[in-house]
Amino acid sequence: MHIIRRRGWEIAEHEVTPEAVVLGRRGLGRIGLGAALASTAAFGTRPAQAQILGLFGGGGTKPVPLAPLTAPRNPRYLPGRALTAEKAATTYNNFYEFGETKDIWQAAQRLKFAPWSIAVDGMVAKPFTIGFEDLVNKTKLEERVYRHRCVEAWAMTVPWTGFPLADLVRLAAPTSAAKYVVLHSLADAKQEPGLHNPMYPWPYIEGLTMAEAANELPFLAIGMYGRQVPPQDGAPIRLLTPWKYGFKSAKSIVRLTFTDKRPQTFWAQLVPSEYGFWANVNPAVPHPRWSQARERLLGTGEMVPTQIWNGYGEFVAHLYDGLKGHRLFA
Ligand SMILES: Nc1nc2c(c(=O)[nH]1)N[C@H]1C(S)=C(S)[C@@H](COP(=O)(O)O)O[C@H]1N2
Ligand SMILES: [Mo]
Repeated sequence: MHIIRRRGWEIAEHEVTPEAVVLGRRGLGRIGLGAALASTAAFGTRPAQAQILGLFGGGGTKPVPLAPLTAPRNPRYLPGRALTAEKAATTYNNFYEFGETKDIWQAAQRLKFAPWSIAVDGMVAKPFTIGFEDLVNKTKLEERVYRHRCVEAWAMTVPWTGFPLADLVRLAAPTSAAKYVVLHSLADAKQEPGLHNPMYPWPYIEGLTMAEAANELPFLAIGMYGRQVPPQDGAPIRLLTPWKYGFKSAKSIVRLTFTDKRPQTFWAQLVPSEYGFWANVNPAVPHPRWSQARERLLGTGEMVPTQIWNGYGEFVAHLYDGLKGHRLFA
């Protein structure tokens, strides 16, 4: 449990309930042992970038050793806030595939994230599957420091290493009929105990419009704090959409599907009245059960005002010019 120091003006942790609370709490069943130990295939002949990437694959029960992974920081995206302490950011997670609480980081160590590949299908010139390292080697890695705002009113500021989602979209070559890109997270009940809970509409999927996906902000992260993304944060590759509530940022992505139909995303399917497709951050639009005016910073517990578009309006607000009247902020 994450314990916070409370001051009079802070909202209490119990006033903000986890995304799943309306479902009631259920046992997830015992976590089975016996996952294979880290895959240690020989990685002899790859270029330097990929060698760094393949070293550790997870799949065990001990904390996964994380290979260093650094890239030049892009100065275009300055957070205007101190970085969240790494320990705070990596031990307080939402990853329902591993359980409904915030302290799933140990359970997530069984995620086997190498080898890994991503399937690209739907409305594309030619469907294909690409290995994680081949994909990364087609991109130019950079570091971006992004603010992340969970719909539950906690926030963090993290240096991520990765590349724009737009690069992968270009590689996918969607047809002009495509209107949305759908991102699918790994759904493997052998590794992910949460999948035994049939109340959830597995797999975890999220989606963006093609205009959103082509924007410069959506970022596919493979590193965090100068190392591989750890399992609990969505190894080996996860999305970040920093102007949207955190649930849009799908973890451990295995598939991209291009479609002309708006996807029924995981949380929107579960609790449509609370979590919609757009989910853009707006302090003036409360969640049905709590205010979104302020947010609690992981690590320090400090409460700070929430910003419209989470402070990224200059990059994305124009995307919504023609969508007045839509439920853009929930
Ligand atoms: N596959 C998957 N992706 C997910 C989630 C999840 O439960 N499963 N939780 C989302 C939510 S609600 C948030 S706030 C962020 C949390 O990311 P973090 O644990 O790295 O802070 O991941 C998002 N991506
Ligand atoms: Mo979240």
